[in-house]
Amino acid sequence: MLDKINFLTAGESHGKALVGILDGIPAGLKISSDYIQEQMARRQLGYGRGGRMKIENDFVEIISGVRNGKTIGAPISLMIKNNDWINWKEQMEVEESSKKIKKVTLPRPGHADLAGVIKNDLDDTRNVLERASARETAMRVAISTITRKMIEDLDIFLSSSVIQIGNARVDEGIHENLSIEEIDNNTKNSLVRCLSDETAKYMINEIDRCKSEGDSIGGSFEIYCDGLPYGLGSYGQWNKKLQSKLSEMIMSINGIKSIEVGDAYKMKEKSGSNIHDEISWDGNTYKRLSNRAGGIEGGMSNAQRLVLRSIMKPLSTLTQPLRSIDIISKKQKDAHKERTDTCVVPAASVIGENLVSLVIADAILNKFGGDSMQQLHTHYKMSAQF
Ligand code: EPS
Repeated sequence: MLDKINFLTAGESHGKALVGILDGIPAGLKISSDYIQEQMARRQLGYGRGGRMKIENDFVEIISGVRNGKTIGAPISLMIKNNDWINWKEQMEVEESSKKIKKVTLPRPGHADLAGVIKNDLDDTRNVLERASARETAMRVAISTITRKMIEDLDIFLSSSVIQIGNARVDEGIHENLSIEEIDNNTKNSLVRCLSDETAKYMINEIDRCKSEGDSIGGSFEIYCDGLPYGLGSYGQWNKKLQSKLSEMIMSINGIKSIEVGDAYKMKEKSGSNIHDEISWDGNTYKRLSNRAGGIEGGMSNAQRLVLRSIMKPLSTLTQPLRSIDIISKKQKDAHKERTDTCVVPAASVIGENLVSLVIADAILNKFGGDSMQQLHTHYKMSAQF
């Protein structure tokens, strides 16, 4: 749960459009269509995508809350039309229709299909999969471009990189000596958003292999955020901790199965003296001799780089499907298959990175406050410590 910012999305994958509402953004934030589209385009890229992204342009129309290039302190509403809807009009008809629509009755293992139809008393998994689809993340990225711009105006910058696809994995700590700008530039030039060209080749091989076998493949990515001040989040209450809010946000991305803060997985085997980040003083400010905590201590940002790591499962739509049961006849058959992507880990890294900006923006508004960007800047200048 965010404290100061609210947002909601709606829309089916092959419905008419995705819509979103974002509330709680200060007035006076400069935002342009070009800026939003740049982030939208990043989400659409990545080796391993299927045919859908060639159809969609993910153009975000701002319906309200922005005037003459600036937010006005009102709810911001956005819309992304689904270009593919034209091919699905009959299937997705809103009004009751006399046309016979083919039901999807073979739930895919790993997908929301089975639990969704049982939960809602449905006899067509299309009623579940349309909303469970990761298409919804297009609107969440659109919404979070606005919070991303808000924190960038405070010199807080985000990036991400793919660290593993299948068995292809980069060396640990690959980002450590790179600035956010360098990470951004290097990943921009990689088909899989990987910081190592060598590993990227193996990643692409892994994707090609799975595609040729009618299979899918997952992986892992890291999100980085520089420029955070001390004290975002809180040690005072369970639901105010920064990692609680970040975990909720990241784990809500379709297909994401884990979140790790800093070197969390190593913490199970290392002793305290080998894992905590020693503190020094450079005459002006505190410095850390390492950043294994990944930028969070005691539920708060500690002015170091935020490092989050996530695992994404392989997509559950397979062109060589696994076994399933027909929900009507109860006969064993192959699971439903339709157009899908082979790998979306690069897209997930972009989604994750942008969604983190919602949590950071919310924590900033919580700590520093301001109904306008001018007020926020004044408060931030006066009390943010690095
Ligand atoms: C998705 C299936 C594919 C993906 C889609 C998510 O869509 P389609 O069935 O239309 O080819 O491309 O992702 C997006 C549309 C998107 O914008 O990311 C699924 O089943 O979740």
